[in-house]
Amino acid sequence: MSYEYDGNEDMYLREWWGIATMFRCPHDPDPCNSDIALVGVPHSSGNGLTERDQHLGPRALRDVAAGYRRTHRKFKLTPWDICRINDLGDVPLPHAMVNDKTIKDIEAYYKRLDEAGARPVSVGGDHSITLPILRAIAGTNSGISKGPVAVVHFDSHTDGYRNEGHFLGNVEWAGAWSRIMNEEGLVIPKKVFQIGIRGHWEPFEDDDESIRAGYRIIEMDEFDEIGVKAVVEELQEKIGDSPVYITFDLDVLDPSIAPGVSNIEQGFTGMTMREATGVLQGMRGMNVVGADMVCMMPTKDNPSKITAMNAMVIVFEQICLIADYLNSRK
Ligand SMILES: [Mn+2]
Repeated sequence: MSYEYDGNEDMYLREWWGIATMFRCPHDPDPCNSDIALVGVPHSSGNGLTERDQHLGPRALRDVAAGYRRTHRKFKLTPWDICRINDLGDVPLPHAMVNDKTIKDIEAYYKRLDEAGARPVSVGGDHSITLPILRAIAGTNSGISKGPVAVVHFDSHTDGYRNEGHFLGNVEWAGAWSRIMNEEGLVIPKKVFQIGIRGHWEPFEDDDESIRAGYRIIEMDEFDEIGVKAVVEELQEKIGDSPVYITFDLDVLDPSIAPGVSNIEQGFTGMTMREATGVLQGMRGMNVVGADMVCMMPTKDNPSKITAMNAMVIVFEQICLIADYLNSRK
């Protein structure tokens, strides 16, 4: 019996053979070979608030996503066929337990992607990874965005703490990135949307920086009231042709469908997958310059891996948005 590849790619990619990569994409660490670069960021020490096994997220995603190499039903496209999409592997993190050093390592890694023109779709890791990614691909020095970007931020939390100097030793930690990105001119504040905010969080001043910056906060209560359609219309109208970055904290989802997250927001119903994918699909046509999915805690997932599977679907939607945009520009 021969195990040699027989040229039947369709059958080959459907089977559970070989090393698990994201969506069975080839592993190729050279960003010059990718239009869309899939990257794992196994970083946990940026969030000192609760459990910290978020560095296991990329492996959990690769595990389930190896069997989900799909065609997008609504967009009628197969992203792998119309763009060069590779799994670049993980960002090397030699200072993994020293958050503020790691943030610099992550930025340096993504700068290479920006120079190569590869749009990153990243799997965290905790939410501190979004700031160094934006430093690399957004702002006036960036090659992909060439200026500040719009941001669509799904989360239960606004992540804008003005901690006094540091939080448990970290300055650029998972709860401060949304404030710092504005202080550094990486974003267009009027085009920053924080969607799904909920819970009895404290201190309540967490939202103050977002309000001061002029971000549009759509709390879960308002989201329930106005619905996906109105949210999408507002995003399309206000973001327009601006380059836009998507960051998706899994804790925006209801705990019943995403129990494996680091800062679980219990007691308030969160987003359904229909709502989350509805907003993402409503962003079709936008110039999405990059995206991430963060805060997965595989050690708290249930035996059917429902959190990892829903995370995988979110990442698939992000990939398809970028692939569709790039394809429309060909
Ligand atoms: Mn959160």
